[in-house]
Amino acid sequence: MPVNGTGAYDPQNVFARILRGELPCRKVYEDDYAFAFHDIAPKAPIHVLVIPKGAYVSFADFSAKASEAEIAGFTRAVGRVARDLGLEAPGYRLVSNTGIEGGQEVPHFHVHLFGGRALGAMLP
Ligand code: D5M
Repeated sequence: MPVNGTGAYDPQNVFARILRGELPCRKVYEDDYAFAFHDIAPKAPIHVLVIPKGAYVSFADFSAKASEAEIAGFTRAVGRVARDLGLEAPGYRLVSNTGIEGGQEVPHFHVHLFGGRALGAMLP
């Protein structure tokens, strides 16, 4: 069920619970700004979610409210996860669904990192 990308942050959302260690995940990476784990329903051979540690509902929320340090730290972490997974040379795809029409389902900002096969042309 898609969620509003500009609403109030719900601290009980599933990714907030993963961040707090209340729910299990297959962790890939963690630093001061970001946390990464395998998607529970992978759409590619490698499908990892990278999330900021801060409480941001969506990309809209993150891009408007996060500090420069959070934005830089998060962006660098996404690149590092892709590199650590061996995806830099073959290439990969980043997607962030935002809000109702963007098809966002979990109301904690996240970037999908897809790789491990030729992904083809971008589709909406
Ligand atoms: O995508 C939300 C993504 O989150 C979707 O690909 C499934 C994934 N998901 C949902 N619950 C979990 C848990 N518990 N672990 C790992 N991955 C999960 P969206 O961009 O919001 O549509």
